[in-house]
Amino acid sequence: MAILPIIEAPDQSLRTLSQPVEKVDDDLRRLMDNMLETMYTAPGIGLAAIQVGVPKRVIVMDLSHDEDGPAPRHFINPEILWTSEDLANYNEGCLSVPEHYADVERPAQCRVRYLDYEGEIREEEMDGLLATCFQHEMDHLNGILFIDHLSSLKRQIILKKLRKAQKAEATA
Ligand code: GNR
Ligand code: NI
Repeated sequence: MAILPIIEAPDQSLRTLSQPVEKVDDDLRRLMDNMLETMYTAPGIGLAAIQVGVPKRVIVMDLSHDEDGPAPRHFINPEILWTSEDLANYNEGCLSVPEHYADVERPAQCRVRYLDYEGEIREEEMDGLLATCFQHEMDHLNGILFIDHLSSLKRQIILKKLRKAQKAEATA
């Protein structure tokens, strides 16, 4: 397995529209294994392939608590079939927007369809953090970041701080 570099905003590659996977094969499973290792190391609770520079519609996630052991989840070619009218607020972060957090309002529940690690089609109803994280990751596949849900002013402030931090890093 391998830890992959995570792309950070404002890198424009994060704006890519990721493309559907044609075949769930060992190469794709290797990518998902590496994404999970990268996510666990970061650490984060979800990761979209585009965050490691791969423009495929692939998401990995693990929302387990440490005590229960790992519970890796894989979502290939995910679709949102339905979202609830009731909304939920969550203080979101993103590995591609390091050290910035903001409340984002999204549908509280959703029904989704995807292919799993074996390439089997699955449908599932989600709520709570799972629904929030899934929608955050779905956004990545469409080139959208959580900061796009904030006011333009808040977004610009965060992007400016990210650029400044990256400049400091480059000269350190
Ligand atoms: O690690 C992450 N935490 C998180 C918290 C609230 C809502 C969404 C997330 S996803 C994020 C990892 C990430 O950037 N995934 O794309
Ligand atoms: Ni993210």
